[in-house]
Amino acid sequence: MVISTLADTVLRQIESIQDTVNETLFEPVIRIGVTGLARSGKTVFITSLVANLLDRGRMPHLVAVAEGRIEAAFLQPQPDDTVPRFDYEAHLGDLTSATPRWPDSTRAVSELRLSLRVRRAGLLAGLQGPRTIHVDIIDYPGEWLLDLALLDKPYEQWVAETLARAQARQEAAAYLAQVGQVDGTAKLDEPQAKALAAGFTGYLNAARAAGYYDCTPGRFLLPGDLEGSPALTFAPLPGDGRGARGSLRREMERRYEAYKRAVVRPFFRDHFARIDRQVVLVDALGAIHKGPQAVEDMRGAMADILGAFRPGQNAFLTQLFAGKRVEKILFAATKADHLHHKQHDKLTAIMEALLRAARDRARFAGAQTLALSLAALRATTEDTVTHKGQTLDVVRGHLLETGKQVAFFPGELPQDPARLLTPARDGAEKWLDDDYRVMNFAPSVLSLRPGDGPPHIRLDKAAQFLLGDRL
Ligand SMILES: Nc1nc2c(ncn2[C@@H]2O[C@H](COP(=O)(O)OP(=O)(O)OP(=O)(O)O)[C@@H](O)[C@H]2O)c(=O)[nH]1
Ligand SMILES: [Mg+2]
Repeated sequence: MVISTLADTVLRQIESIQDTVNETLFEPVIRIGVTGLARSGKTVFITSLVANLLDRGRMPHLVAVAEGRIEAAFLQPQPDDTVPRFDYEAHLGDLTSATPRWPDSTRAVSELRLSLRVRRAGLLAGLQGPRTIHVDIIDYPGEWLLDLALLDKPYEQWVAETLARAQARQEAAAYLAQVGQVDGTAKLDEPQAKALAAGFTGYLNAARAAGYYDCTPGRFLLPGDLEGSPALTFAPLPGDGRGARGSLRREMERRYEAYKRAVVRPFFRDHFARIDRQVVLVDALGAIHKGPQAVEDMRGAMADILGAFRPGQNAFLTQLFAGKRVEKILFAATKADHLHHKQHDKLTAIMEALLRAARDRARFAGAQTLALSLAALRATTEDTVTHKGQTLDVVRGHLLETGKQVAFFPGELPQDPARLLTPARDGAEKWLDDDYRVMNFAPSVLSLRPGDGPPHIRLDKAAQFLLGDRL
């Protein structure tokens, strides 16, 4: 373990020297990570950001665009041969077809390189030619960051903690019964190992569906191409000490260690540690709609996820970063087009309060942060209607299920985020004051003018924060 940590570190240092040489001698590269919990809006965000950087008519708040300094933008083969390419064309095709639809759920890491040819600003502008700046965008599930905690945990400790949590959850009843029948000291039997892993995965999936977030190992829920491999065929088995050689329990321990070595470490080494700037997407409206428990649950999950951005929290990570750090973190509440813009500040405040503890730590770590509410793809228009003698600020859009056009009022968010977060923390069953609704809107049929990207809310401000200083 020590040796592989060392090897990781050396590799990382060589890479970062190469990165620096490339950047100073040649063309600068900015690596932007985009993460968030499942369905938070990562794929739509990246697709629309790229489309709006290629066609920049709707990006007035990106200063280099406003100054007319971006001469060209183009997609390039992405530099990492072993990472799947982010399927930009297919996702954009879905969103902009004659019958637009939201892209499918994505389950693994992917990457895209966009290059910008930019004229310099200021005095040097006339003296030097334009520069090319590469923007590598990496899409990865936020759930994977939760696995960081496993690295410092021996199998025995992981088993104890996992089973203790499971005891309190009815979703685990079947797995606990199953594991109760098993003798861990018996010789390894592969079908039995498989059945246990399946039972454990079933529990994790049920717990996740019930709204629990600490459902690690993360890859059990999102196996991608590792499905069925030994590194994912293990489960927590009770017992004392290490099992005898060849026993079921000893083999489970071995595979748990293999998972950390072959799955968790490479992700942090090859992807996470190389990110310069990070976008964290949060579907706060979705959680508010689901109720106080979901909000509290999301708060816990986000705090754990953002723990990965805190240097010193994990020895492996500290070595890997070797002094380098994420420079900027953008926290974005997504799908803001469900709300009239008069409520956007309140949504931002709620998301900020939700991330308070975690955000303070990231700031402490020296990263610059920004919080805003955005819609990567605006599916609604705003309107004001009178309802029972009251004027309401609504949004209009087409329902995903029926295609019917509706005017929608999601409820009035409180001015003070504590009105939501306190009952959530205190374990309230439902909201006292109000009921919050969300609707699933279909993406609008677009008829774009030449030079315009898809409609959005504040995507240009997000881009200015993420890239503006380097253009
Ligand atoms: N109205 C609206 N809905 C959005 C927007 N962005 C995302 N959505 C909705 O949120 C869903 C999830 O968006 P994705 O971009 O696929 O989210 P993801 O984080 O990539 O999801 P996974 O790949 O499953 O983890 C979409 O299918 C849409 O229904 C937006 O800007 N406006
Ligand atoms: Mg996705």
